[in-house]
Amino acid sequence: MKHLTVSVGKQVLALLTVTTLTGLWATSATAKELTVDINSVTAAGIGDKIGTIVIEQKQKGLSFKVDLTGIPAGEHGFHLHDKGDCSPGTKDGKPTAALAAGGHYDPAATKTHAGPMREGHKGDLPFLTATDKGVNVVVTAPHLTLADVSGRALLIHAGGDNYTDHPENGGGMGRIACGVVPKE
Ligand SMILES: [Cu+2]
Repeated sequence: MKHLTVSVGKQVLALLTVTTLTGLWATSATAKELTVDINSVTAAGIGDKIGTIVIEQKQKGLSFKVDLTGIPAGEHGFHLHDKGDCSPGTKDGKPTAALAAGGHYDPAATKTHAGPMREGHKGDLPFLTATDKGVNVVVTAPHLTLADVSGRALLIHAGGDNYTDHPENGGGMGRIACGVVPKE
């Protein structure tokens, strides 16, 4: 009987060790953050820094803590764009803000703008609402991981976002602010 008791004790100890290690791993995984500096952008180039977005890996997807000033009050489309470059480019012969960031991140080539909760562009994020003080919200994207956002650009548009392709890209129109996510 004594031998049996010791044996059970070891198993319990082993189980506790595994649980503790799993707990530690989960803690460090949820604590991982990437801070993105956000700058205003115009057709002339990259302007002043207007705030930050802190991206955190949660158990289910990513959270984006958005802290910006100098954004006009109202709704603004917010997306992960393909390339980590906020420089202007030329579209239809016109200099255009942050064109170098490319289109919405769409690794499955859905070519569909469908918002953060449906199966379209993986880079579609919840639109942001600015007050006269700016934007101070946390939004979440359940289908994204840090590997998706690493080295790409976060873009904020002049207009809102109806999460459809009509009008194009949900009605976001021009790009007014941009930041490149540091590589993890
Ligand atoms: Cu966009």
